[in-house]
Amino acid sequence: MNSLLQASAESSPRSALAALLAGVVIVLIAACSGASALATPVATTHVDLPRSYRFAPEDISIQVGNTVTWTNNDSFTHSVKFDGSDEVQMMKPGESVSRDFPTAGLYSYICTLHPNDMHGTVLVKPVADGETKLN
Ligand SMILES: [Cu+2]
Repeated sequence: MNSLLQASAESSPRSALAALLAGVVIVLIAACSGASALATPVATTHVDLPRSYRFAPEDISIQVGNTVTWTNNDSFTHSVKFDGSDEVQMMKPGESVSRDFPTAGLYSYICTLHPNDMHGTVLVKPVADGETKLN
């Protein structure tokens, strides 16, 4: 009886610590794996295409009425094509393309030449009262 009490008194703080550490590890894993999916879009109307094969930043946020410009600073030809649209805007190295966003929503796009590597989103937010437009 006495030894049983001793054993449980000893193991209890250790198991509590082990449970706490396990919890911390789980939280860290969740934070790391979710980081890219939960990344906050960058407030900008300019998307760069640096070397190589990517849109930077991939996820942007703008306001209704803004125009977004993509500039190809890579040494390969790329394009911008939005989901649900047939229009493909091609960009040779050094060229830019633009698109107006008159309606709020989340718009996804790809480069039709490299759809696995190159994709991005434009979050178009309504302009709140008293807020000034970006451009
Ligand atoms: Cu491309």
